[in-house]
Amino acid sequence: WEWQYLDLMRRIWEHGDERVDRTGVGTRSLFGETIRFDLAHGAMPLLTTKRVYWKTASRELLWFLTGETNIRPLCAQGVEIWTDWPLDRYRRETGDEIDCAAFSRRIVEDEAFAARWGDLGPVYGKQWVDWPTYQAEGDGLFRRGPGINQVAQVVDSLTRNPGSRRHIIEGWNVAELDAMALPPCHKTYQFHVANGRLSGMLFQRSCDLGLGFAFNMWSLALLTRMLAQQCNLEPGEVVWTGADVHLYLNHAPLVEQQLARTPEGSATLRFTRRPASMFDYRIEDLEVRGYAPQAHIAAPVAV
Ligand code: FFO
Repeated sequence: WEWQYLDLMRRIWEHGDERVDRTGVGTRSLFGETIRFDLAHGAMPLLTTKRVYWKTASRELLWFLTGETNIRPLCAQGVEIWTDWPLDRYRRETGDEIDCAAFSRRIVEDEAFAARWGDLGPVYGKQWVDWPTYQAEGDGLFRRGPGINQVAQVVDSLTRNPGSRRHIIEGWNVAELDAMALPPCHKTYQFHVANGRLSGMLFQRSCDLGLGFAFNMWSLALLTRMLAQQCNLEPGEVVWTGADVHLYLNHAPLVEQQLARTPEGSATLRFTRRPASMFDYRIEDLEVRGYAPQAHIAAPVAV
C-alpha cells in the first residue's frame, strides 16, 4: 500500500499546482486522491519509509474522544502537535516571544493560563462527542439542547442497523467554524458493514501529505479498529480520500529523502483488552508488532 503514498508524493511534487497557501509557506497541490488499505489480520497503515510516532497519533485520537479541546492534556503527555496554534495566538496577542517548550510547560503547570490560552475552540473533540443543539422556545428564542455524541450514536447504529448508510461522524460544523483555531481537515468519517467486516472511509478536505497524512491515516485505521472491536465486527478496509492534497515547498528535503527509500515490512495492531466503550481506551491497550521503520525524517509544520 505504501507505494500508493510514495507515488502520490511524487506526482504532487512533479505535477502539483503551485500556490501561496494560507500559511504563506507555499504548496504544490493535487485535487481528489484516494488511498486504500486492507485491515485484515491486524494490519495497520503505518509508513515504513520513515518512523511514524503512532503513540502520539493515538494519544491525539484518544484526546478527541474525551471531547477535550484544550491542548493541556496533550502537553502533559509530551504531545506537542497542536501547540503551535495556541502559541501563535499567544505571541500575536501578547507580544511575548516565549518558545514552544516554555509555553507548553506553562500550559501544564498553570491551569488558569491553560484555560486562557490553551483552548482551540470547538474543534474535533467537541463536535464528535458534544455537537451542539438548539431548541426553539415558544417565544421564538432558542435554548441550548443536550449535545449529540456522534461516536456513541455510530456505535449504536452499527449495532442495531449495520446495513445503514448513515454511520457518519462529522467535524464540519458550519456555524462554529469561525470559533475554531483551525477548521477540521479530516472532516467526515463514514463506516460501512459488509459480510461482518467494518470498513471506514475518511473525507479529508486538506491534507499535508508530508507530515499530517501519516497521522491521519493511522487515526482512521485506529478509529475503525476500535469501532469494530466495540461492535463485534471484523476489520474491513480503510479508504482515505483527500480533496486538496499538498506538499509544502519547505518539505523538499523530506520528499527527496523519502522518495529515495523503499517500503519494507508491515505492522500489526492488537488490543490487549476490550474496553467497556469507545471512551475507555488507553494508550496501554494498543500493542503494535512488527514495526521496524527507516529513520524518522523531521520536517517543519506550517502554522
Ligand atoms: N497543520 C499542518 N500544517 N499539517 C497538519 O497535518 C495538521 N494537522 C493537525 C492540525 N494542523 C495541521 C495537527 N497534526 C505533526 C503531526 C500532526 C500534526 C501536526 C504536526 C508533526 O509535526 N509530526 C512530526 C513529529 C511530531 C513529534 O515530534 O511528535 C512527524 O510526524 O514527523 C493534521 O491533522
